[in-house]
Amino acid sequence: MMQGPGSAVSLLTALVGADVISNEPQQIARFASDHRGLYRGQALAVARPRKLAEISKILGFCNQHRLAVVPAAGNTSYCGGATPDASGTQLVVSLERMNTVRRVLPLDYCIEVEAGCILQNVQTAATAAERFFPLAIGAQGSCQIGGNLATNAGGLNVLRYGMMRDLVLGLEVVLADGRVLSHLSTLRKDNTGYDLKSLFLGSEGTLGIISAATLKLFPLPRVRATALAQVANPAAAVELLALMREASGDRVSSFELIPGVALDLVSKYMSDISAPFAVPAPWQVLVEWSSSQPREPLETALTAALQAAAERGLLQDAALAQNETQRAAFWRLRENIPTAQQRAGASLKHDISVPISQLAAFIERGAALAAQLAPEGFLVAYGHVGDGNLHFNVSQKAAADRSEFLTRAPALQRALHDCVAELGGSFSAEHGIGQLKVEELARYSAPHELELMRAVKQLLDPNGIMNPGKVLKPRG
Ligand code: 2HG
Ligand code: ZN
Repeated sequence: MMQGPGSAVSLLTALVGADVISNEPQQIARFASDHRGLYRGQALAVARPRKLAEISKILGFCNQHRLAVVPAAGNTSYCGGATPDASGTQLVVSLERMNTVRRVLPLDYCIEVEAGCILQNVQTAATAAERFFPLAIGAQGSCQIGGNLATNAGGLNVLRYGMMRDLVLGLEVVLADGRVLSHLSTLRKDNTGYDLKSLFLGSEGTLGIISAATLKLFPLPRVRATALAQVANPAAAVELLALMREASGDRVSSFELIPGVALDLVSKYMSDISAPFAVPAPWQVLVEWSSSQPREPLETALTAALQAAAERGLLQDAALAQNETQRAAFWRLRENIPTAQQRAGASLKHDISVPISQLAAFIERGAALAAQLAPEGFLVAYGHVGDGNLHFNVSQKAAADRSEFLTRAPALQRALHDCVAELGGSFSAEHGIGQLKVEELARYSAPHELELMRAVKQLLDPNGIMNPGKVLKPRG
């Protein structure tokens, strides 16, 4: 019989060992807040299992004793999905010690990895086998595959290769009651009933803990052509994308929209980075083509496509990266926008997507809403145009009062998300729901969709121990 939280820690320790369970303050502090500092919680203890059987025992115990579990990964999420609540009664489970690349199968074009692997290490293991793992996000040096899977991460190469969900062949998952769903398939074709693994992708730890996965690999890109182009406006960027997909034989792997204001922020707050243009245009795109065929003349073809686009009035100027150093410098401009924005002060973030054909309309309507509803801020809208996904962020003006600016968040979010919904888009494109968007999910989902989600949750986690308060709003 469990007497209280203290005895839960002792019993768990007896079950899996003092090496796995810790309630030391430094260990708990690592998981107590999200990286943006939006959420702060307090865990009962942290479990850091080394093997599948330990996760299984821990969840079996928690389920039996109704102890809430918060699965944690690299803590790079934007929605507070991995932060415990303030009660001090929840157990954080981190898979950081389960970080083995189990096998690379070049002929099957797949890789089997444990959930605690750092994304960059998975990319490196694939490259060592002359294969390519395409998920690429700013946090790849510290985020973990388990978090990428649980949030269905997106990033910079989605246009060509898809989101994390599209890159998964098989999963190993520990269910809320400790049973293991072991389906580390390497198959491309397997029509044997419901696709159970898909339920866990994007479920943000609310249905079980993903412990390992088999992921798709691709031919290694051996040649790349990268350009930063000043486009006439967002509508021209969308047209340029269509033109480039055609002209390149669908070899466009990234297509990112970057406003001049973002380049200004990066130059201002990161002294070692500068843009190739003397004066940034209101809008640029960073475009990259890639091919596994080393002799493919991508640079020539990209230059021709840029010229054709200029003749059609879609762009004013373009800089082609002349070597790997320049290419890396272009990417640093893009990848450092979130850091520069953070250094500039508070920001209101909206990770939205709309059909690509509606992007320009959304930017126009959204910009007007931002100016009207958050006058203490300025728009920094950038991101993955190739996926119809914008980070429609608003940064605090230098002279503005931070707390006054932050009071604008709810009204602005409502207006922008309503606009997104009208245009057939999503209020959460690639950052998930976590605790930040629980209300939004309840508001914008059809009632029967929500009922189905609740039914799935009830089936897989009848005692409600898995990451409570995340994704689905508690009933009541
Ligand atoms: C990116 O694309 C990330 O850089 C972060 O998804 C977006 O800070 C953001 O809003
Ligand atoms: Zn992004």
